[in-house]
Amino acid sequence: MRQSQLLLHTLRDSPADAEVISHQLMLRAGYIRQLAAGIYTYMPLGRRVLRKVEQIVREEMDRAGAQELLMPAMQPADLWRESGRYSVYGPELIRLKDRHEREFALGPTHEEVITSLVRNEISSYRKLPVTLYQIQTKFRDERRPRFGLLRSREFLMKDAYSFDADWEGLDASYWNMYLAYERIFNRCGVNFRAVEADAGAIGGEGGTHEFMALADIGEDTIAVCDSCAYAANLEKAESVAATFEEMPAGGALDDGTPVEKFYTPNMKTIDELVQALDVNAANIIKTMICLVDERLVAVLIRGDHEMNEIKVKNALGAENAAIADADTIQRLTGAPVGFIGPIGLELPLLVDEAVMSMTSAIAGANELDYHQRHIIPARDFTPLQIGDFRNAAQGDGCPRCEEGKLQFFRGIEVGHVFKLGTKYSEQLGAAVLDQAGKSMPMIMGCYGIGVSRILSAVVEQHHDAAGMVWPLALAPYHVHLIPISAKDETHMKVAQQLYDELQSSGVEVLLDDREERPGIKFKDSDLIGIPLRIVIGKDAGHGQIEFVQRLGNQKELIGTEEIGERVRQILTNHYRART
Ligand code: 9G3
Repeated sequence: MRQSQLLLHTLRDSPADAEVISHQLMLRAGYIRQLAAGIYTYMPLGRRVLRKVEQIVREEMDRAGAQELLMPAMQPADLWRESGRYSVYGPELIRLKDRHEREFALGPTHEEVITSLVRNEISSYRKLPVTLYQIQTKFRDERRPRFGLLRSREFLMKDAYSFDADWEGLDASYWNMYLAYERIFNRCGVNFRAVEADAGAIGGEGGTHEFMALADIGEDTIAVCDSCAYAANLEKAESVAATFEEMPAGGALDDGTPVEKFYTPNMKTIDELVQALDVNAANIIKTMICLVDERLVAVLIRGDHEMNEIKVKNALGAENAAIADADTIQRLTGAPVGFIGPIGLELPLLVDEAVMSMTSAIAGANELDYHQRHIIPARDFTPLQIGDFRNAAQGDGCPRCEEGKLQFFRGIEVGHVFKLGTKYSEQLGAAVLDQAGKSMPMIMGCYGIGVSRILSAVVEQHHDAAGMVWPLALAPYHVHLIPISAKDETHMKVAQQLYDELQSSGVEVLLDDREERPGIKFKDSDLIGIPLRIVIGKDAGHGQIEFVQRLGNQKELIGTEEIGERVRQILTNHYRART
């Protein structure tokens, strides 16, 4: 491609609302342009990268035996009523009416559509298993779209759905997709971790993994064991609490000392108590009053830990759980906020297991300005439930292997695989006759990859001060061919020769034939991040050109007739290694 013809203009500065580097660089390097909040045009360079990601996804889905189809974006509201989800989703689901006033939704996902399709196409277990996928635009009206393609309102997703006759089949389909995802992200050059995740709203019969691209701006926190393969989203991560050896405050261990109320004026928070009483936060019981599906419960957490709302919600099989606000607590319990404790509290107690091994603990006395000490949980109050209600903490022991410690990382979710079970097939009547001729709902799995989101995740992981640095497999072009001066006949002759030679052997070349100063050409080249660069300058007269590898900015002088082989060698090694 000749750059003088390419629809590309780079920007020196990025717009103020671009807060993360990938958003800034995608705009400055002319890969995307915003049409409206969270809605983007992929410009020629961006489109070429997007197509490469799609192609890798397609190859690996096909290799895994999945069959590609393309479903509509316009989905009848009645289908969502049938699945019971039309009322579950709020403004995030974009709804519209057609010319006959019939209601539709713009597809945020396709469980309803694919299940209603398969129920008409498959009726015998002999036709199972089948995995179907599409690469298609999804619509989700995010309240706050941001970070460019990372959280947009219209995005490209690969969504796949598997249908099996039994649970063993689902397990096989699930791991088949899981392995395909590992190949996809490896080929895309994404540094990722597959983590155990919370099944969330769409539930399903258990088992879900998220594929997280490691990045500091990632919204998710993942806990990864430093010595075994355990890795989990913090929403779900278990851990072995780090116990502390210090003597508990206020006297002896569990020598039978009774609970004692003591004056703690204005000491409402853990920190204030720690300061005033010179005790360890791990010696204090934190009592969190939570609203779980309209009812109040008290969750007891060790003072140095954080409560995990999702674990509380899951333990009670509730739809949602959140910490109650101060006046709700005041109104419903009359307990003085900051001095609430388990003893004498008229609420069901959910007690984190780390609390149960505390001795001589401190907690609110349910009286303004008073706490109690020498509390022994097993003796002094009766839990409704004992369980894991806290966030794993950095450095905690690994729940799977004895010696490992958990490290925390931030991640961008780029893939998600779910065992759905029969949630949709029962609801929508997608069943097969099994060997005995009995009608059985198909066992489903669903599998998503954020195809457009991968572009941003890759730029977050692969850039430097000068701009993007695309992995070869995703780069819009393999080689950026830059004659120093478009007016110099030698430069342009050598450039044309190399352009023809490289193109004819399948190398994708962008030729910067613009009449621009060299400095501009190099700045633009650094910004758009094409991995290999050939510079034709003063040495061209005696058969030498400069070969630059964008990654690490490695430069070397090479004979003009050698460069073709050198480039092909790099591409061959790269593609053989990856696929
Ligand atoms: C909606 C809206 C937003 C949504 C959903 C439905 C997320 C919704 C979960 C999934 C699960 C899997 C198949 C591919 C992989 C992910 N946001 N989810 O169901 F109506 Cl507005 O999409 N679907």
